[in-house]
Amino acid sequence: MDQPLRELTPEEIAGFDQDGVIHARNLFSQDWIERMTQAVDRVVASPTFLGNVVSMKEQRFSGDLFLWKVDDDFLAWVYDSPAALIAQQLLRSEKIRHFYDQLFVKPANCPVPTPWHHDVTFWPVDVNCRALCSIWITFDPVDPGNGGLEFIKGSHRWPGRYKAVTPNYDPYMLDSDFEDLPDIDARRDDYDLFSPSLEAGDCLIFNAQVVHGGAANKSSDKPRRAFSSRWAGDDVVFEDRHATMPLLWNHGLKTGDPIGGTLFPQVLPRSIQAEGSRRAQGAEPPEPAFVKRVLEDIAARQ
Ligand SMILES: O=C(O)CCC(=O)C(=O)O
Repeated sequence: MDQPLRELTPEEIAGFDQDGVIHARNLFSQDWIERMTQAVDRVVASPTFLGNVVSMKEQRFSGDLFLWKVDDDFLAWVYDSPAALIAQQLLRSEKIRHFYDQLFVKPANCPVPTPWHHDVTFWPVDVNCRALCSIWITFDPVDPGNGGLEFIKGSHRWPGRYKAVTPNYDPYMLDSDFEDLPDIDARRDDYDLFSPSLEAGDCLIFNAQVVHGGAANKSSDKPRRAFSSRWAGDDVVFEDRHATMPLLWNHGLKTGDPIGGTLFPQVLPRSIQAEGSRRAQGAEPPEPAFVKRVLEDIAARQ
């Protein structure tokens, strides 16, 4: 596994705890940035099944999930890049598991905003688990005009848990028992908002409860390609709730189990052979029966 170009500073770690989000530069080498830029472009050109479900082709928004199961560069990001070490330092957890990866690509003139949300209610985990972080890395310079992300500092300490909202306002996700987020844009002055401009290769690293969203890409010539890798530390527990992201691979977990197994493999302090052996043999497409169920769900909603 490659080391990060530098360790996170004590100030960055304190900022993550205090604000729920940090902007971190110079963690990944130029080789990793170039390799993953090409990987992102390749996936956008050839999305997976889930990518086709979540993307909005007419509006030029590309999303995708669980790329590491089928794409070898995303697999390498899990096991060989410094990302797991960064998560380990930030979460102060000896064991680190890869939760999943998620692509968010907004080319120039992409009118799709990312609605305000926090991630944890989108996920099949206990919504109060703390040891989860996302490393969102951009492959283009970002500013508020081309789809920059915006965070509410300190919102990870709010007691509420809110409905998951995806860029395509998937009605399945909205059908949850959680409350709606307050109307943040109606009272922007009430919040401590954080929306840094970024260089290609910069990261925003944030926890699962912090409230965030992103603008549409209103520029005519500046793409915004990014993906999040999500990492789990010690206290993360599976919870089988409706209206969470579909899991298309057998995982064998039931409510109350610690996150783990072949879908959420341990990476640090070392990988576990039994968890990684199937994927090591080659791309692992989703289970046909689960794909069929997603297609039936979509048909039922139309
Ligand atoms: O890139 C975006 O537009 C949204 C990213 C996001 O919400 C996330 O990674 O949780």
